[in-house]
Amino acid sequence: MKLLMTEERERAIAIGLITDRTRRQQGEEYLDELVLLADTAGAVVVRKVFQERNRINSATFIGSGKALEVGRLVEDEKIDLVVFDDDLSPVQVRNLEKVIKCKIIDRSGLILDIFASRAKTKEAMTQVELAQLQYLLPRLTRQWTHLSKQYGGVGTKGPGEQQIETDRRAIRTRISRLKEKLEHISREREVQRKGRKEMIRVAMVGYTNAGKSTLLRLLSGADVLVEDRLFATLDTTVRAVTLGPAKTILLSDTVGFIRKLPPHLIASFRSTLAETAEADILLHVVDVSHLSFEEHIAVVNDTLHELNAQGKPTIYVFNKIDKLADRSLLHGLSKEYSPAVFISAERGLNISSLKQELLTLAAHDSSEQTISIKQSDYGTIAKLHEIAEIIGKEYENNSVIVRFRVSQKNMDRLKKLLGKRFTVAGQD
Ligand SMILES: Nc1nc2c(ncn2[C@@H]2O[C@H](COP(=O)(O)OP(=O)(O)OP(=O)(O)O)[C@@H](O)[C@H]2O)c(=O)[nH]1
Ligand SMILES: [Mg+2]
Repeated sequence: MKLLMTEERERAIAIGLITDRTRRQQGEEYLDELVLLADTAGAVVVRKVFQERNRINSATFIGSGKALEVGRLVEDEKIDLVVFDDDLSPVQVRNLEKVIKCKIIDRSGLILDIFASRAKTKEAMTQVELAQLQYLLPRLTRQWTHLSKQYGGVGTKGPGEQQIETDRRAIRTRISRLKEKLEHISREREVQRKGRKEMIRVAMVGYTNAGKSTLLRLLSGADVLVEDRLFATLDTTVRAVTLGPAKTILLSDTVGFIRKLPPHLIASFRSTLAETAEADILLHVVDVSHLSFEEHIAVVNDTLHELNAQGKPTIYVFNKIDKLADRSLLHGLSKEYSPAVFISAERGLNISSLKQELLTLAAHDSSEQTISIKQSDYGTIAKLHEIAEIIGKEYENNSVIVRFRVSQKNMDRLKKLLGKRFTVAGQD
């Protein structure tokens, strides 16, 4: 990990909440993750503050006493930035800004910042900008002077109501433009995906830093970016992987997930995540050496739900076993998560068992079918060419008997399409 010198980095305070529901230890783990996020964004956390509260304070989130205390810390310790682990309402930010005289940012803001600095492709940059503007819009208030500077507006007092209205309009126009642009990109992507319909598509998913890109690199030999930092990958890469003779699948690697990923971000990354949503099989990659790996699994499963990608045949890939001092816990995991494999993508350990599991699932997922269609039914014949791999055709009277290989998903689509006309001529 490339660290900047401490003097060049912004000095930050990280604030976490401990409520009845979140135990102290869990609160500390959450805050450790926030420290890592702050580090990724280029700040160094010099102080961690916990607020024990059972109810969140609607005016200041942490309560006015605590806010004053943080305000004093900021002055005494020359702090540039206060980061909250939870999302703040625009009102809370405004109230906090009265007593804490430095930049205040919440978890979503921080994640958006990291995504913005990481985005390299046109698609990722458009998606991040859209999410950022949607996050910004309700937060545009008198206190907020950034846009007014950028747009050459009022200087010291913050923008007037009129200026804010102009800014809001500008943002809304930009949001519509970005949405149109994304619509266009997503149509291009759809055409690309259609061209790959006949191969089995496997998508890797997982918490950020679990080792997805390392695994893609190992399996496909592709030169993809691997880094020990959060959100190294922000795009989707698809590569062909050969599992055995005449058995090639398409494997995709995509953006990692994290606890409390801002909803705007998930929504605007839909075109990047479409490969995941449409995959036939998922590889859920888990960093099993991480203390909170089970919570990570739950977060990833929840995010899959939001993407409508839950319930697909899934292999749990427990990665980084080389980092485990004690591997006895793996036995229990293989009972709880099935099918599961235990690998090290970095050291290349147990990769053959992963390939074997994939072959098994892939064989389950597709089957060879034969159906008889009227020769005049061009629509169905065309559809069949589109969603299945045609193996052979025989003509008989007015009918054509087609043998094809099809995934379970496309077979279901076909059955729906044909309805009563669906007659299986034979099947193996
Ligand atoms: N010890 C060990 N380290 C690993 C293993 N696999 C990956 N890593 C390291 O974990 C870090 C993250 O790996 P990546 O492959 O970039 O993780 P990712 O899941 O693609 O992460 P994002 O793109 O940020 O979501 C890198 O420093 C890798 O070298 C492993 O099996 N063992
Ligand atoms: Mg990656």
